[in-house]
Amino acid sequence: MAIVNSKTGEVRRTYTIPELKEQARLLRGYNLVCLHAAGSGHAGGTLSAMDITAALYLRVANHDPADPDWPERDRIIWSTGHKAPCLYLGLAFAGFCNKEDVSTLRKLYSPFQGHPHWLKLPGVEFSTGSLGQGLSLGVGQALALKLDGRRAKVFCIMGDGEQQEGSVWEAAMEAGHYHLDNLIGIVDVNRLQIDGKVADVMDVEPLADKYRAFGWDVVHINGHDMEQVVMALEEAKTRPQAGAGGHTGQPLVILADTVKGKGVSFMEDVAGWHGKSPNREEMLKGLEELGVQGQVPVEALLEHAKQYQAEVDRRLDAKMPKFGANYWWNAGPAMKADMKPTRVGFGESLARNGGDPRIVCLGLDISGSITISEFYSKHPERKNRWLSMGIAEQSATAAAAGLAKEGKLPVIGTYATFAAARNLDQIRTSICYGQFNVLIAGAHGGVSVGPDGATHQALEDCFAMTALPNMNVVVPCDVVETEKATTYLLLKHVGPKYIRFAREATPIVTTEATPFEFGKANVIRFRREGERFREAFETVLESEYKSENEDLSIIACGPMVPEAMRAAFILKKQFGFETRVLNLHTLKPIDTAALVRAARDTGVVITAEEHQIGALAWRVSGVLTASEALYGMPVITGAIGVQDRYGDSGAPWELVKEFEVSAEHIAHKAAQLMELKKKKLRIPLEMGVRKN
Ligand SMILES: Cc1ncc(C[n+]2csc(CCOP(=O)(O)OP(=O)(O)O)c2C)c(N)n1
Repeated sequence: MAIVNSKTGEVRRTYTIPELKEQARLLRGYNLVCLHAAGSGHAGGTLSAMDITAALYLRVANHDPADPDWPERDRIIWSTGHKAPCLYLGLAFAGFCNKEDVSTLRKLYSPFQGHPHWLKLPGVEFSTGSLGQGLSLGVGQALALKLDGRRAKVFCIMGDGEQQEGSVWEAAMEAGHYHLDNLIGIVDVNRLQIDGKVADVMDVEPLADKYRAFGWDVVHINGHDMEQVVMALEEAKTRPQAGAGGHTGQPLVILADTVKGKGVSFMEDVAGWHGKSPNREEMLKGLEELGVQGQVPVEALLEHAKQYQAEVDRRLDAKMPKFGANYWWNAGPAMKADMKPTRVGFGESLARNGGDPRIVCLGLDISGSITISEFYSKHPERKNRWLSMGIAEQSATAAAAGLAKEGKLPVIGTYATFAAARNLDQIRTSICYGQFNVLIAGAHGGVSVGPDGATHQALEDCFAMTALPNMNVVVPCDVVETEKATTYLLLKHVGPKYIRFAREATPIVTTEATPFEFGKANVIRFRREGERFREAFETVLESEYKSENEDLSIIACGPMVPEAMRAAFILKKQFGFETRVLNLHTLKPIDTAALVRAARDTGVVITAEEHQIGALAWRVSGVLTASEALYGMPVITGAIGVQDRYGDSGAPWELVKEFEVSAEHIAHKAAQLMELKKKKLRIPLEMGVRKN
């Protein structure tokens, strides 16, 4: 069976082996075009899994495009969510959705998110992207199918690097324990992950012995030999299975030998193609090598993507607050700003200070992108202090505490959501409770991570980190401040510490001379339009600042500080308002005095964070609420940040607009609050300000 009419049982379409081979080539071709149109994505792993995709979606799995939720369907889980294009194209080729639409991959509002979201696209079984969770999802589904007496199977596709996640083995144990003979794991063994060879990053072999030890059957195949792929999957499907409620069989894992980047010579077996999309030339070369030019409607797909993007642009523009002029970054000379990602400052500090023999850096297979690899990249002699831990955030976090106990200075980093959420209990119990000196780097924080989408956009990490007793949290505003903050935390501060930085290039708004004192806010004031944006501002340590009785305060951290500065610029130009911008780079311990003074001096306080509203806003409110110095004084407050929703795929600056965390949104909110201040609270507020 394959693609069926679930109402009649009639087979809608099935494919012979030669036809499947042909479809796999086409799937690869569409994949290249869609990745090119997206401008980002994962070429390597999608190409390695495409033969399995063709066999599963077009021949082996029972499913009905007209009824994606058909209860008797076989379930297909993409535990490696970054291979989403395989899933989307598999569905499209099976008739669940339009092939052309997949060209909107990774674009804002698209159902074809950077990582799959089951609530956006019928046929997608689960939302995945955080590695190591798919097999557990499969265990749950397989158990439920058994309880309900259904004969459907659950297929779960995983990566070999992904096998480093401990949760995979918890699920493997559960499946063995419950004799889940309706669960079929498929491991795409392409031997590469992000940082290089799986064997070097953290060896997972012998995989077969490991699965067998947990009570699984194991089959080895060549994952590019269509006969073998189909035979293994069909045998898996037709294996005798215990009846409803019966628990006699064994789960099965298919270990599929594959080549990352399969089908495109210059991508094959090259780790660098893991998280990369082809440019036009590479795409065309790839299509030629696959022999599918003329069969894949390249220009129509690209045009479709372009049209879609034009509509996104219109929608976004319509929702942006408007002012008398365009104040966007680099819109004119006064808004000229140099841009560099904050993450670069982290790497620069590690490169500079890594000579200290106590420092050890723990890699979690995303080292280049988050810049932690700068620790050793130009210093091979430090390689013995570079500890590659694989994709295993939880164990590595506790291991960092172990290293700290022995007097080392461990630094551990990955995407903020995996650095501060996946391993939260390890941070809480093993690091914070014991007060261990571990520096945790939450990289790629905020929505501006971009097209990877919600699963990779840390928007809650600072809640968790600021809530933990003994933890210290710094969110620097630009690349220069990130370097200073990293150096301070690394060498001066003893105890649990979390630094959060971002992926996208953001404006450089500080210099070497700008003060940075851990735990102390800076005041940034707009003075006069300059040659460049940064020159329009003066920055001083808040404790040394004398109030100018400004109209309002904006309190920001991280790359929201440049946005707050731009808002101050807009507010002065458009309304004549004077704004006190507070750079609250240290979220914990919080600079209580600076916050109270800002509230007392200005009476209007707006917080700005690239995070779910609250990590900054509620901490600031907490300080203001508890401050005796403010009793009886009205303070008008507003909060800018993500409004209790998950992220989305899209270009970084599009997401800044969509999630309403731009300077324009801050300025718009400020103007509204200033109306309130003027209309309702002028007298008491002015009295309050003068009294103090
Ligand atoms: C929990 C978690 N940690 C880290 C990542 C970032 N990440 C995405 S893909 C990847 C490598 C995956 O390697 P592998 O499983 O071998 O997949 P393949 O090489 O086949 O693409 C990593 C570390 C993630 N998505 N989830």
